[in-house]
Amino acid sequence: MSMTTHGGPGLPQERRLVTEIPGPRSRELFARKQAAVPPGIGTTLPVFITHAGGGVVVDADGNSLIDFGSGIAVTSVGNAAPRVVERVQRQVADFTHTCFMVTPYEAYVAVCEKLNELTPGDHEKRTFLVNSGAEAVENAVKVARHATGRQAVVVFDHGYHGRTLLTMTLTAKNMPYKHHFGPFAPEVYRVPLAYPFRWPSGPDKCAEEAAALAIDMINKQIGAENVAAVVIEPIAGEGGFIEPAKGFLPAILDYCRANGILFVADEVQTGFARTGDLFACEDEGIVPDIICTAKGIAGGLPLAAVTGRAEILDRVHVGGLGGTYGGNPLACEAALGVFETIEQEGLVERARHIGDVMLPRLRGFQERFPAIGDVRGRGAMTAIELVKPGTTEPDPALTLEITRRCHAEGLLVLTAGTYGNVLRFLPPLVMPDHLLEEGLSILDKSLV
Ligand code: PLZ
Repeated sequence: MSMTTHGGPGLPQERRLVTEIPGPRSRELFARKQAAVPPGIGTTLPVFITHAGGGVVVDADGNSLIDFGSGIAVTSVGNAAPRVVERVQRQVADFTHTCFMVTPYEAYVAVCEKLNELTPGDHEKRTFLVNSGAEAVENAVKVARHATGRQAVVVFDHGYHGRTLLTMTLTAKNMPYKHHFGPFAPEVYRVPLAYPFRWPSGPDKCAEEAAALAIDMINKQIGAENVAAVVIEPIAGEGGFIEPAKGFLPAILDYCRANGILFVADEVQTGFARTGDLFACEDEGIVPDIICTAKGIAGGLPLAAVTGRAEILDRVHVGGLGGTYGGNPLACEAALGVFETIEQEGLVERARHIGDVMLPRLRGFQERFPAIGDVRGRGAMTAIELVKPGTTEPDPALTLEITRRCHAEGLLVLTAGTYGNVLRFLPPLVMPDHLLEEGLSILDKSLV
């Protein structure tokens, strides 16, 4: 068992395997999980966690694993980050809930002020808070429909936006997200994404051709004047860490501006320093009309936000937005702790550093291992796409096999991709360099 009684950065920053993975205690707990929880709730790696912090997660058998997942891009500031813990502990003893719509409290307002200031663009903004990424995206669509008086929503191939009826409809991939869960919400239309690795005429013309195709489809099949919003991830996350070819996002933004369509950036996975910018939109100078954030915003407490132009968000009638728990005081205090941590620990720069370490190593692997068709990403959001050598034919079986080998060696990695053939890497931004290197070495050895 762990020598420490708390998680956080004080946990020994080491990989330590004391049993096979999963060990006996985790296997016991997993049997209970199978008896109590439906299989619809899947499991990436059946080790049960007792402590986590810095770059490791520690399991019930005392194994310490290197964390290349951050709970799907959530614990960017680290698990049990000290400023988060301190603020939440203070808050939980003061009051746990009032419902912000009933009697407000300062932390909610402070989070909104900070988001209005930090998100791209210096126009006047408003923010409101909800509980999950899906809820943020769903609310962005509500607001966009209200503000424009239009109904259609345009989304992209490989997009992921959540699991509620509307956001599942916005999501591209059938299995496992949509299969047998229809009928879906109306007025959702899907257009091509500039996916350089898979663009038929090659990566060079990808941005221009994909934008032209997408715009033509909108004009011909929907009619620009019927479109309330375009909803897009600046880097497609679950779809496989697809960075749209440079020029694609600006072209779509220009088209939106010219046609009164609101540009909604889903930065649920890319936000809060992850990509080496505070927001991924900054890379090409994209200023969205509405931006949705979640995950990394609150160090693991459930919080999400919708931030947008004041004139858009102010349209909605009094009482038209909300929810019982949105902007819960504990989650708001956690977010304030996250903002401080990002600033004071220089985590934007730290994410760039992680990318500077990882991307050259991954490209080196690609030279030796022909099944790596593509290496991509920015900052601490990187991935490799696995294919049958010399082709673009996806190899999900190999992807699973490499994942399995990494897990057995104590490196937690996640998969992604429309074809299930992408290994993605999302280390906490506070991961020490020696663990980053060790994780990459394990990955290297798993590529055989
Ligand atoms: N938008 C871009 O990445 C969540 C999904 C995990 P919630 N991605 C992880 C799973 O399999 O359910 C996500 C995202 C983007 C929206 C969401 C949805 O965020 O907080 O999971 O609702």
